[in-house]
Amino acid sequence: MDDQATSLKNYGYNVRFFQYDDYLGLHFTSSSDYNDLRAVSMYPGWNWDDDISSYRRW
Ligand SMILES: [Ca+2]
Repeated sequence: MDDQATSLKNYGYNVRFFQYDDYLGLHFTSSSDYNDLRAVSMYPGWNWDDDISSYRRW
């Protein structure tokens, strides 16, 4: 996904998303759709917008 995703569609699948290539870095797992990843955060001052680099069905 190369750090360009702002929204996600998971089509009902449970998917784990990773901050870096090769399933590394911070991750979160969800089967929900997201219209705006700027609202998805793991600590203050940072969010998932344009930061997902790899993902796999979980
Ligand atoms: Ca990234």
